[in-house]
Amino acid sequence: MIKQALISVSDKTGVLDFARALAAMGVNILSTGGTAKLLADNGVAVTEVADYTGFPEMLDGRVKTLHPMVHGGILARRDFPEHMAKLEEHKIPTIDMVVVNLYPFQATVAKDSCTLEDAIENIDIGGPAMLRSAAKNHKDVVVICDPVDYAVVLDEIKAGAVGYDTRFKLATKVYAHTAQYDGAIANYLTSLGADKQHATRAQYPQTLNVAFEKVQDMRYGENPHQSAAFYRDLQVTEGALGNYRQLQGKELSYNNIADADAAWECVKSMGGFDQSAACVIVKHANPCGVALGANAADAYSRALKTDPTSAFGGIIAFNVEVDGAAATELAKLFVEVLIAPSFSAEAKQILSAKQNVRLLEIPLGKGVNAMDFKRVGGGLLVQSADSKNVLLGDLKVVTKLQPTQQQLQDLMFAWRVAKYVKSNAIVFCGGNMTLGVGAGQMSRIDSARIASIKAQNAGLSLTGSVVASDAFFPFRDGLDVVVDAGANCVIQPGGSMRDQEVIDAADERGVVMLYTGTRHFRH
Ligand code: 93A
Repeated sequence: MIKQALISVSDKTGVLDFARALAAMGVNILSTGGTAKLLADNGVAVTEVADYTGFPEMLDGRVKTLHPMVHGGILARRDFPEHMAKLEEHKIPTIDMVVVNLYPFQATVAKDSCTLEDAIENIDIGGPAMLRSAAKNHKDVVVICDPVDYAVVLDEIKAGAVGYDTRFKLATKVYAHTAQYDGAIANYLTSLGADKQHATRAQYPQTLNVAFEKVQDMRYGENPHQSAAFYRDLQVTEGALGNYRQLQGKELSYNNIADADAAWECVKSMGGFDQSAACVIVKHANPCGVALGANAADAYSRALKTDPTSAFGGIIAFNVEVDGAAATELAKLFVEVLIAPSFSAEAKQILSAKQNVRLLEIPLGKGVNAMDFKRVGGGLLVQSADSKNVLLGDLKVVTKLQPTQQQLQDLMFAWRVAKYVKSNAIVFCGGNMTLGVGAGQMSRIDSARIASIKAQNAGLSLTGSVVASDAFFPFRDGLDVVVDAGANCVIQPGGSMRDQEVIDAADERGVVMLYTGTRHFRH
């Protein structure tokens, strides 16, 4: 039975309605300065913690709730008579619910203008103390650190009482939250340079505290003898795989998630072309077919043409809604995972006949991971995500021949795809679709050969195609292979010691070549 709740929140989202509902159920509400004012101004009966404890908020608010009247009321074990007698002796009523969210430390230090002083003033002390007290005593106290949980708690109170499972979950969430909060403080402080005011190079802290939340355990990892789980970044990235909603199908596997990420990141990058629908088919972490189209079905049928053999059992992503027409085509292929911003009712109906197919809905969003991790033996490599997108204006024509408008379009498309193909990457394209993809070879010339063999196998002509190379050609031989295969337009970063040799070769062969000035290794 909740008789008394303490509400002290920086993020005031939803708190007024929540407090109003509690008050309507006869709950006595205690609150701190700003929160109390918001509630009182809106007609919710509230007692200020300062009036309750008999001590004013002091030291510019640094001491507001750090008082035995507060912590005794939260921490006393209701089933220990000695504890309850102590409360009685000191006239301390119990506090049965704690609703706290913390000073916005992360948002504060994310601002360029943030000084060390600003950061320090935004380190919350009283808030985490109350959250940790209440979470420790979750057997008797309900603790809420996230506004998304207001609704569930209200529903349970209305249904009788907040169940133990919910109280336990909320308490667990608190410790994850305060650990992440303290981690962010440690990361920030250890990223400061000698002047203690500015973050050092790239803002990578001396010790790295990161927090991820488990989404699911998996049956196994990359191979059946490995164990695995999937975690979501708690600094949730808008529109990223961590935000997926599974509509149907078997449990996702480790490889499904790795491939789904490659497909989703690639398809998300396909904006700004004259055809707006894009489809990416991934197999073993590499795109084996990518195409633009008038609609989802059109993009899919073209993407499939690049390599229908590899597409079997693939992971397919779209940047537009999957409608009935696309679903009808997709249902003909054995597919592991389908990803899209949405699926129409008709598409869901059609795909429900293929219960094993995993359908993932992810809202489109531009967010990129703040840090990219790669585990190495006994260590961790950290870098910023490869979020660079080469634009038309960045391209430099280095040959005597100039590209046509159509070639420029195709080059941009080929370059976007190459960014998501494992190095060494060679990607032939034409008419807004991939024609041959060579991935993951130790020599660029082998990737070029494989890409042209794959085009041949699929019955696609490379004559007049464009080709992208994710890094420079170290010698002219790679260029000769792609031109021999039929390409007459090449996009690559440039930057080799033998650039001139390769440019001369392009001129000699009568093809167009452009430099991006950016390379996209992907391993
Ligand atoms: O300055 S504190 O570390 N000292 C405290 O005693 C204290 N009590 C609550 N910060 C404290 N809080 C925090 O105040 C809460 O965690 C919450 O974020 C904020 C709410 O303040 P107000 O109600 O005045 O807007």
